[in-house]
Amino acid sequence: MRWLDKSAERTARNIAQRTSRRGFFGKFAGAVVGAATAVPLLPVAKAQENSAPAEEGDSNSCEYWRHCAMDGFLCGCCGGSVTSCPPGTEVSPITWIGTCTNPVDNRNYIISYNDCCGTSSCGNCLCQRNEGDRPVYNPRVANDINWCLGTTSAIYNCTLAVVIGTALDE
Ligand code: ABN
Repeated sequence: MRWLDKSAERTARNIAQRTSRRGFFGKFAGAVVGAATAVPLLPVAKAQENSAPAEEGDSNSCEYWRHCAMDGFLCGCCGGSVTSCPPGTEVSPITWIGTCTNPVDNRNYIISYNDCCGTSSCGNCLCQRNEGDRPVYNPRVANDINWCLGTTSAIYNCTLAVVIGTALDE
């Protein structure tokens, strides 16, 4: 068995001469950092952040809670939905922002009223609730404005109502 001991010792010495602790820890640390960036952190917190609020009601009705500050044609009645533009139209990146109370949880949410642009006015489900609207001579706080700005076409078609976050309590 002495030959086996000798052979094992030789092999161990060979490996020790060809490798270093620093090299090993360098590779180990690289693997740990790589894994941390590949695996998303805090999946539970992210899931909550991205989750939509619980809600009820007909999103094609002007009475729907998200439409409290709406001025326009509801995209859900025009071939799109409350959050997506009808085919052939493009969403405006510049929007009118409102704050509406969701009756299900009684919390205030920030709603972005993005206009969809590119084909002529839809004409269905006109909704003008205008909560918080001010005269157009103050365009920063007015919703009676064609927000088809920064889009290929300035022709207004309909308006979305997208929840973009919760409003801070007063
Ligand atoms: N933002 C809706 C809209 C579009 C055109 C004219 C008035 C209001």
